[in-house]
Amino acid sequence: MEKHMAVCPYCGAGCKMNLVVENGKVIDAEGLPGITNEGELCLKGLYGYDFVNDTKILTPRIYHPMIRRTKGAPLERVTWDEALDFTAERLRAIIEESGPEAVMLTGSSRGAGNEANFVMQKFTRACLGTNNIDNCARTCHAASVIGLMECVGSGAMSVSIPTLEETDCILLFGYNPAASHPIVARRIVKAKERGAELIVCDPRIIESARIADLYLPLKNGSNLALLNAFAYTIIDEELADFDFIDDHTTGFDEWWEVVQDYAPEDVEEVTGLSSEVIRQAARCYATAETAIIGWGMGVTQQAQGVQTVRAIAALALITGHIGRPNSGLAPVRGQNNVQGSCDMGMWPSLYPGYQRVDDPAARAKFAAAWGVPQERLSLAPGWKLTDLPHGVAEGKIRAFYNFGEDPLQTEPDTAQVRAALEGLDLLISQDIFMTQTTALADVVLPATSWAEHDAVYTASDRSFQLTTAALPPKGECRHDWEIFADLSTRMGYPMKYQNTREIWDEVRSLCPQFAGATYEKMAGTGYAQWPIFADAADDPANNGTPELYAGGAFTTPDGKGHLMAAHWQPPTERPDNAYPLVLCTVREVGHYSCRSMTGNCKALAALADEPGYVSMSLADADARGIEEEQLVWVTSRRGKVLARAAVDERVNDGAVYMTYQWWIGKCNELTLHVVDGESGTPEDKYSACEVELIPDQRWAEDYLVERYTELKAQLAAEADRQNPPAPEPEPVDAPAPEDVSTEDAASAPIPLAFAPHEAEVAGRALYADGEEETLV
Ligand SMILES: Nc1nc2c(c(=O)[nH]1)N[C@H]1C(S)=C(S)[C@@H](COP(=O)(O)OP(=O)(O)OC[C@H]3O[C@@H](n4cnc5c(=O)[nH]c(N)nc54)[C@H](O)[C@@H]3O)O[C@H]1N2
Ligand SMILES: Nc1nc2c(c(=O)[nH]1)N[C@H]1C(S)=C(S)[C@@H](COP(=O)(O)OP(=O)(O)OC[C@H]3O[C@@H](n4cnc5c(=O)[nH]c(N)nc54)[C@H](O)[C@@H]3O)O[C@H]1N2
Ligand code: SF4
Ligand SMILES: [Mo]
Repeated sequence: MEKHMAVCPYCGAGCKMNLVVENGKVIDAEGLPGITNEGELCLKGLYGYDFVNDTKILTPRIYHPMIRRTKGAPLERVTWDEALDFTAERLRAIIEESGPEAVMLTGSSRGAGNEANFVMQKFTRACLGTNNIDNCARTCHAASVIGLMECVGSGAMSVSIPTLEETDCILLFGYNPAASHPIVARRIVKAKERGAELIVCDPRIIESARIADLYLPLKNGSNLALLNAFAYTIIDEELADFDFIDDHTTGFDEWWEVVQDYAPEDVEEVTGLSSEVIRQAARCYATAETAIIGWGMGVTQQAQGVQTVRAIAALALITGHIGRPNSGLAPVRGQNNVQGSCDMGMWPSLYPGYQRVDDPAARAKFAAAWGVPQERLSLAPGWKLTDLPHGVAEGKIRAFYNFGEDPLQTEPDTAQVRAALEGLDLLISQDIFMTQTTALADVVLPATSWAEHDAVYTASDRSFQLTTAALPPKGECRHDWEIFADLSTRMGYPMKYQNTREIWDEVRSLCPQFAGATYEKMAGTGYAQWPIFADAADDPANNGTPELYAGGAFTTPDGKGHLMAAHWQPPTERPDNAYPLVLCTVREVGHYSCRSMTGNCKALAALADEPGYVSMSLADADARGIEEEQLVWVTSRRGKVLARAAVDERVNDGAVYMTYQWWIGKCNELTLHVVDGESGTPEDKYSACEVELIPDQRWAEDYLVERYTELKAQLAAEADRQNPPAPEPEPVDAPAPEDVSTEDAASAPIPLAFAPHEAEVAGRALYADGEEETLV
């Protein structure tokens, strides 16, 4: 039995653990005393390692490269040489015909780590010659990155995860830590036990609302009206820190010009809240000795995301709750390495270390370091991930290199995404599993997983930590960074690295803010929190910067905090007679993003399975004759999916909630592709839908099993493609496709692959009540 140190590959809480390995398999995970987790793990940390062992519960791992020689041909197993030569040749041809801007790439904010992302962006910029590189932060905290960079200078959390425990007041706004970051939630519970005040603003009664001092169930989509009313109250009741405003901010007069229209008494209707509770919450935040605002997707996945982030920053600026110990801003980053992808310049306008692509000095520096002429590095920002559908439709994007993301599951409006992916001349997918996106690819490149490589991850609070390999690569899998370096070499820009440390040292040499983060400092349970400059490298006591902007020194170009305000606007697609309910898409504690990993872990898969739940209020369920656990259709203008009803007293009337983890109950078939104009973040939190009971429940249960079994079998077959491809069997007496009705399909014998009902009941218990367990 061996133990190997790792950092959890799920959320951005950055929990450290040991992986216990026996006979070439990971058999257990044990919490280690890391800076954020202090030995604790949530259930995904404890039981989320199983996917490494290729359980094949949901979808198999991929072990050999494959290509599709022509569009529509089957995938074919090939050697690495053949796969990479094929990819290089196809990319070269597209660039020759249409220029480098016809190629788009996306980085991975999950297991791969900072080194792999750095090498991919170097390949994108120095070899291909474009800034068309992005990552899933686009669908996530892009609005925070953009809003905060303007208002205070950096898009990251200004405070640390441990600090949350020390503050006097926590304002949670559109953020559900008990499900999303249980180890962060634990800090909030501890703060509360110490006597901190907790204010929760969320349309549904989330776990944290149960222990809140003030709970504000605002109407879905009314964020900016409420935040402006908080700001109004703070000025109106003279609770602001006017010295801080004078000394450290600009823009007060223009800001007040907007905010003065938002007396709490005037937003009661829009927010659904009494003016008194709005005033109380504003007073509570403003008068606390120290205070932190934590926010998440309830803020950013809205068409006014950036403007809402600016309003949050303004609250901290007018009260001086920033740049002081235990006070600040906490946009808690979602994925285990999404802060890292942004740090590594997986962003169409930024080089690694937040150096701008349109800054000629930065360009000169990177060109010299990478040995390319300056003209090779484009000064023009590239495409955003959410530009993909229209970029393809307009013929501007022809090739897409998908590295460790699953857009067919996670981007809004699946039908539109599918059309885009199918419309490409070249789709490359580099993953560890056969996902839905990978199954569509022309080139499939199998990578090592989290437990099979070394890497640096950046936790949500800017802490770099090392994760180390517990196992050797499986099958023909190669490290992500090796694949990019090899491809780049074949395309005429040679890159050669021996190991991740060598790559990381290059990152440190190019990014002054990361220069002190040596592998030595991150050894064991060590960490390095950026900004951490070169002088920290040899000082063991210096772990970097736990809190940004000390003394009100903002990192904006003029060193000031910028007050910026905007008027509230209603969400884009509002409920009407045909689609009378708000569809809000969120998270559940046991499953994670596209679910390729948690869905392949025995303990987690047993907690909840397809088709996932649509949670609705008692009144909305009653009005539709729907009872707990029944199968329903959820429909929107984009599509129709199966889901199981969860009648939930915590859900507000008029809105329903689905999680985006489910393949059959895929909420992104329903969501709307409308994005915030500045950040490109989709409005995943608000669209219109209807829910209907399926009259024949037996049919629906059978249909579910059939669809799920079929999808799993299809992906398993794709992962197993060999060379030469097995000939497709001739259909024998099969009915023509148009003759197959859903009724026919439903009456066919159903393989007894899983028992949906039992699993769903267990999952439901976890979703509604089990969150408390994770707050240990
Ligand atoms: N178990 C698990 N954990 C995860 C993930 C996962 O898939 N599974 N994903 C990770 C990722 S990528 C991310 S980004 C984080 C996200 O973590 P969170 O930000 O917590 O994500 P959500 O649950 O999507 O949304 C947060 C809250 O916003 C509320 N909300 C909806 N509409 C509004 C509104 O109009 N106003 C306000 N104020 N609130 C609203 C919802 O009710 C919800 O409680 O979680 C990470 N952690
Ligand atoms: N409707 C709706 N949609 C949403 C959201 C929502 O709230 N509502 N949330 C959005 C948010 S915030 C986010 S961040 C996105 C997340 O969307 P994605 O980034 O698409 O989701 P993940 O599941 O994190 O995708 C990670 C992929 O990387 C693979 N992988 C894991 N480790 C490695 C590795 O080491 N190397 C390689 N090559 N591959 C690896 C996994 O198998 C998986 O396929 O989803 C978004 N989608
Ligand atoms: S809180 Fe996040 S990082 Fe920690 S164990 Fe759970 S999923 Fe992993
Ligand atoms: Mo995210």
